Amino acid sequence: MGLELYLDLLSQPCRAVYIFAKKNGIPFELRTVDLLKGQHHSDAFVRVNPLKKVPALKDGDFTLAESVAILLYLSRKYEVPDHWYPQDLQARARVDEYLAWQHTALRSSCTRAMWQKMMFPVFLGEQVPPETLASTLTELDRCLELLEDKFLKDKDFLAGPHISVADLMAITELMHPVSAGCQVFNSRPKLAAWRQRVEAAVGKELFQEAHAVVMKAKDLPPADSAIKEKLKPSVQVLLHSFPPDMPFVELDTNLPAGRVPAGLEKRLCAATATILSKPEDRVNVTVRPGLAMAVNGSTDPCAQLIISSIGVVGTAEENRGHSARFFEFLTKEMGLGQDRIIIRFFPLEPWQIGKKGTVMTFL
Ligand SMILES: N[C@@H](CCC(=O)N[C@@H](CS)C(=O)NCC(=O)O)C(=O)O
Repeated sequence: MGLELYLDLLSQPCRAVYIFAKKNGIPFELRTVDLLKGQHHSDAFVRVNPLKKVPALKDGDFTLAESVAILLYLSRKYEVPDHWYPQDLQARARVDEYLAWQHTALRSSCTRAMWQKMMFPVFLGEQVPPETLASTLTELDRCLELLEDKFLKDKDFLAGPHISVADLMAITELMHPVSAGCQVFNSRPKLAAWRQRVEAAVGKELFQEAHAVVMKAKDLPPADSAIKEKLKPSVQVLLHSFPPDMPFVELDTNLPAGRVPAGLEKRLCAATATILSKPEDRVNVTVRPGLAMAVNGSTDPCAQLIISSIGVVGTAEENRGHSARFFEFLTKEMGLGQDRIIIRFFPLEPWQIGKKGTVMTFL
């Protein structure tokens, strides 16, 4: 028996593997594993992939799970054109960098967005709390921003001038929320242009063929109770929102209260929401004027901004971007030079924030 690919095109990584194999003329037998019928739990499939997930590959006696491993196995075995997974050390590292990132970031928010917006209400008949969906969509937005600013930048494709497996993994993810009616590309011209390039490189026909199942998912008939029971354990986890973020912003200054512009706390609240991409009604601001302070050894007018938040403030790269925007806001609002302002970022854990008589961990 030659190469067999176990796929369900409803699944993002399966679509990436399917497009890759088809586009590169790799001969394979398609073994459809219908996830919504729970076929990934069948004994026959579990022998191929004990993890009970698609995609999976069988090549003679050799079986393999995990989309990235499958894509790389195929690219090596069939010696596909170099651009898919370049030999060049650094070009390859760029592809690897994206593949490593997307598993913990884009993948999770795209899957949640699609299930919470469409599959739970339409297919499982279960309503999703609006604040859960809102938090998921905010997280998706944050990932899209990173995808655009950190990975795509001004390049034609995510890892360089040519399409690679990184682009396939990314576009198949993004089509998940698109199938649920999320406006992923509308206000993002760079990403929209990239999507067109990826579609053209793959071929419109193949792209549409690979996405036909997911684009029709909104018309699925409601699941019967047996299916609901079967799917419950694995999809229930998609109902949880990301740890709810509550940024805390504290502005200390030695300016007297009378020299602090009126309404600053509200404008700082709005600016924080924009800069950190968080809903404004989660942002907490305290302004403390008239303090005894020295910054850089001087008691001249100065300010210190302390920002703490779950998840958002943490990496140097992210904080650099946040810092630039907070500095711009504060220099304008307070009439202080940049050397008179200090910003301090503190990451917070959910157990460090008390709310509604408990801590965020349990909300
Ligand atoms: N890390 C795996 C993830 C595979 C995965 O989560 N597949 C989903 C479909 S997108 C699945 O089979 N889910 C079934 C389940 O969890 O019960 C990969 O990239 O291949």
